[in-house]
Amino acid sequence: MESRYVQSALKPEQLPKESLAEVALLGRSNCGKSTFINTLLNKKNLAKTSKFAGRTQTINFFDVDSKFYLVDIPGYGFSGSDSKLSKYWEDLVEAYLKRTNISYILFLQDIRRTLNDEDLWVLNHSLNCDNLFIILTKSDKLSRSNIIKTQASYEKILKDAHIKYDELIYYSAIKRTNLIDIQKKIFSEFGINYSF
Ligand SMILES: Nc1nc2c(ncn2[C@@H]2O[C@H](COP(=O)(O)OP(=O)(O)OP(=O)(O)O)[C@@H](O)[C@H]2O)c(=O)[nH]1
Ligand SMILES: [Mg+2]
Repeated sequence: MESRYVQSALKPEQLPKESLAEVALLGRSNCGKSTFINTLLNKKNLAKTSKFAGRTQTINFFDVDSKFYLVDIPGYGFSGSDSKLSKYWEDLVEAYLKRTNISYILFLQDIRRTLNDEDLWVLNHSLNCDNLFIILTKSDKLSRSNIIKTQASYEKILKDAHIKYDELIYYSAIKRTNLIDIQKKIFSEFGINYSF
């Protein structure tokens, strides 16, 4: 399996033409999207990560075996400006989500956080996609019993908010929890051999 960086978009006009299928990573800043990409693709530093929120500033496209683009979307919610999405971010992401070639949306959320209005805005804008996966990251930070409790409370909140999703799965990049399951689901969809 081969993966490489292709291009970035800072504005809607810079998005590539809709050709390959796309798998998009969305979620709050610092929830682990760029780390997830590197772990999924078994690459050390393909997507740039940081312990500081706001590392990814542009929409970044990575080609995977010329079968699909993995798309790293900048996170939101780090400016300190009271949980309001910035107009710039909202316009860019809204334009991105109108694309018709998005096969999967992977919505990542730090398992220690609860869903806020910004998260629900993003989820509500993701409902047109055929496959919406919600991935609770950094599960290494919680005990097994807390993971199960948290997952159940997410299920309830999502149901109450009428968010229909395909999978809710917890995950750790450090412990590689559920990594193989996620790789299988995504890579087999595109006919890629996922064993590294
Ligand atoms: N404990 C733990 N830390 C993680 C995990 N995944 C990512 N991190 C850490 O979380 C921090 C943020 O990770 P990034 O991948 O840069 O987050 P991001 O979602 O891309 O952030 P933005 O680019 O700001 O949107 C880094 O310090 C990572 O090492 C995980 O599974 N467990
Ligand atoms: Mg990032």
